[in-house]
Amino acid sequence: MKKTLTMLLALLMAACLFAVPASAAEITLQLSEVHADGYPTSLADLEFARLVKERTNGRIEIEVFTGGTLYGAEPDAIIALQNGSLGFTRVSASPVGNFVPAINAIQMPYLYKNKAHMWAVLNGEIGQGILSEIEKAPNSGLVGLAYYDAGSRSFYLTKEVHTVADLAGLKIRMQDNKMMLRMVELLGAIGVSGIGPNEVYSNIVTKVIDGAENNWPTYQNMGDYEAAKYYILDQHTRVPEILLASQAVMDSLSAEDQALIREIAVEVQAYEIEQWELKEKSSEEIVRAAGTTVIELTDEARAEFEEKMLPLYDEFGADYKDIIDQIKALGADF
Ligand code: BDP
Repeated sequence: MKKTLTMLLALLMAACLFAVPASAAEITLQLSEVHADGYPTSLADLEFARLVKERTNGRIEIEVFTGGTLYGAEPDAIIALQNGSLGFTRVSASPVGNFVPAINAIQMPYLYKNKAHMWAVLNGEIGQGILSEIEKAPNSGLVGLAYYDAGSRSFYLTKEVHTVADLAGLKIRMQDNKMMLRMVELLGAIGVSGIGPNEVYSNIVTKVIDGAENNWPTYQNMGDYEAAKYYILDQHTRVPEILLASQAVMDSLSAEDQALIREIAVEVQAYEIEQWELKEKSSEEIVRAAGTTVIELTDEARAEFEEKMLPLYDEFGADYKDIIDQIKALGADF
């Protein structure tokens, strides 16, 4: 009797499993991320998806694709947003600058005194104004939802570098942004674009490039520190991450859902920053313990890096001069 009951129960459960569709979501959207699972932005993407699902009672499901499995090159993910074939992508602000030039105003070299200065700008009137420029820019097809942290970027090379002169002729992978490419040109090096962040390591190993530039977590997480063993702490930029949505996909949602998505993306910022701080510390520890040569620049050498990059302010920042001046002025409080 007991056996029959157990069998009946098992049959009932199996029937239930078949009756309920795998996903009860009415709307399923995709999110593309270049970083691996566990990286701060990947964790933030998952948190974003979790909260959207929870607060729509499962109506909207966001599938997160990490590791660049959907789009390995951030510009491709941005184009997919524009044509509405992708819902969301978490990218660096850098490639967004090619689509919406106003974004360059918040990622000029040596713009911020420190992290607190950057956050005051990004979460204040200036940063929020620039974020909304993403959707206002003619035919951008993009919506900027929120900024996340990505620390500061420094060069890493297969060769010891202490001064600008040491960079002469080196081939350095840069993000897909004209201003960033011009930056290395001004330093006397050769900028190489069109290489996704997941391809930097192999391009160093095969000597296509002599190095790249990035923050501690990407340098460590992508394994690049094992190929380019000199990390030059010049900290030339603070380029935030941005969670972008497709304008076409947002337009297909109700006003309430759009508002909810915007709200959740902003809410997740604090979580990402928390995860970022942990990862930044642990990545630096891993890199240093691995015997990487971390080169601190002398004040004089650092000043030269800054001076060489100055023309970028005229070449890429002229239209945003007022904003950039305001950002610099705010630095006095930090
Ligand atoms: C990392 C960003 C990632 C960029 C990558 C890059 O998190 O979004 O794609 O840099 O250099 O810091 O391309």
